Amino acid sequence: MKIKSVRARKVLNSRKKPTIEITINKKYSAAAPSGASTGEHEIKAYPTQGIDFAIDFINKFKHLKGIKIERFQDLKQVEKLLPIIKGNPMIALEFAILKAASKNKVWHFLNPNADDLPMPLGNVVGGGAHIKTKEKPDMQEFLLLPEKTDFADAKFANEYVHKLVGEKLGGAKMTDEGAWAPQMDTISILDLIKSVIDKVEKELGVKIGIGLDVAASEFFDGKNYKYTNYSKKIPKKNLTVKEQINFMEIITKKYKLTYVEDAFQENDFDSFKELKRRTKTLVCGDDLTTTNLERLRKAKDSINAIIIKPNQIGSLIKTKEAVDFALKNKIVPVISHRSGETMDASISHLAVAWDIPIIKCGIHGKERQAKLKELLKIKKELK
Ligand code: 2PG
Ligand code: MG
Repeated sequence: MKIKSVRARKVLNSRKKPTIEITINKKYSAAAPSGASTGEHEIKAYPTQGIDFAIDFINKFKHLKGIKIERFQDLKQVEKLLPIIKGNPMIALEFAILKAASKNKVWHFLNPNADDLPMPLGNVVGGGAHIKTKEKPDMQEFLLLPEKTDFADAKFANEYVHKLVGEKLGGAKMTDEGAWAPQMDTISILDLIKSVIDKVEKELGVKIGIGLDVAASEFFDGKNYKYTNYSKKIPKKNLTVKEQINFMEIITKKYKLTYVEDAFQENDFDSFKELKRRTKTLVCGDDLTTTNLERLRKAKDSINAIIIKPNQIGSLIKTKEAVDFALKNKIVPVISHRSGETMDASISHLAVAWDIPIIKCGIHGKERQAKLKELLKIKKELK
């Protein structure tokens, strides 16, 4: 495929905030997502001059025309030419190029031998930086992770639990990612989810694990983890680092959590390591690692799972390097949406092509469903 035209424009994401969409050869478009709980080690989403500057720059830039993209590594030419456009424009550009090169069959272009789908990790309850109300859960996401099974069954199980939890909560608000946001403490939320899962597991015959994205940097003040909804009896509580490790160990064991993301602040490699030593759960880094190979190398002994968000590092080439390193070192890569999303489903294609076993993309809302439905479509195309 030869790049003949590149057009950038502004569109709104699920949070009604502007983001960038890029169209290649007048037909193939992709848009970038954006985070709310962004890690301090993430690359900047836009150049300092802002989104309009990036759009204008891309629209005036002539040197992409004529570039041939025959294989994934050809994206290196694009990254070399445009290092100044930063994370979001680069990812929208690279996704759009891959769509054009593959006529929208990105997974096949990247790996025609791919033969499996990831399991969906979806949030059912949430809080933290993903909702503006004052009274909200401290932890950002309470997640569902079905044990390996048919993708469509897992998708349905998550949706069913989401619906039943919503009925029990009766009228709770929703986070940016379509999870319920009740005014409840951590333990009560876990109890509620557990009771619904017990029922659904029996009814559907699908095993469902509970997961958390604590997004702990968001309520760490440099010394303590400051809870405002710690428990029913003691809503306000400050936990020291040691107490946070103990609390995470206790709830991981009590609720048999199968996945725990960012349980500690983004530079505390030691506490991640300690939780990994004490439990059998997937101890996952997100703000800790920011899809950055150097940070992943540093975190190698601290985690056994890593969130993969292409716009955290602003390069699909580097994203792939992080995934390859993780797979080689028995660290489970988890490809992920952002809280501000678009209808773009490129991460679904990357999950299949790169043998990524888990996709974190929410459950409810059209932008989240777009990724899940794309996987159902890909399922039909696999050999
Ligand atoms: C996270 C993500 C997605 P954000 O922390 O894992 O759920 O949130 O995009 O706001 O960083
Ligand atoms: Mg996270």
